[in-house]
Amino acid sequence: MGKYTLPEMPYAYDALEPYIDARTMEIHHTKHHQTYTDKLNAALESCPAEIQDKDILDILADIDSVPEDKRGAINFNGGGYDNHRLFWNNMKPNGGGEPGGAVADAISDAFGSFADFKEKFNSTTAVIQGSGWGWLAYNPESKKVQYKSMPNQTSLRTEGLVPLLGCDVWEHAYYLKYQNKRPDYIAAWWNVVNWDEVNKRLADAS
Ligand code: MN3
Repeated sequence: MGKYTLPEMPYAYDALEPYIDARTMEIHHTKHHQTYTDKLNAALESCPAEIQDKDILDILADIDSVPEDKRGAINFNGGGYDNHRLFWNNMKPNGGGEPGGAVADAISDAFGSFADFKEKFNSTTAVIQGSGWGWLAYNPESKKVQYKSMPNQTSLRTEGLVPLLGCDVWEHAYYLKYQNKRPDYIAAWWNVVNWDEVNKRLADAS
């Protein structure tokens, strides 16, 4: 039994239909997220005790403290474990629309308007080369939100940023339904965004 276990889904696999199909959600959770979790546990087991005893969020925030021969595995699988844990919860059935509350104000402040933010998010996330994520992040230094794309599974936490809302654009997140049409997947994904969760994360971070 490893330190981390696969988190339960907050809704059924078919709950995000028709925007994200049930088969994709099931494979994404039971195969991909499970594998990141298992490989994170395996990599941690060969780390020194002082690393094993830290929470994964603290490890990612100080990734250089991980022994060099384990750093790549912890960065990739620890990021994958945390990113997907966030991802399931930043979606919900009957989501979407525009945010309210502090997130709405923070987005307007940083991007000008929600439409400008969405345009920036869509255009930049669509062209991430290979596999990665598009994120709305909170920057504790500027105390503002910002857009940031990240390669592979590298966590925003490795750059001192707090993830608020992420879109997984690995092909495994959309290929069964959307094939090579990543922009169509991103456009559909906005319909399941859970803005209440984004507001909660911003409140926790700021
Ligand atoms: Mn994924």
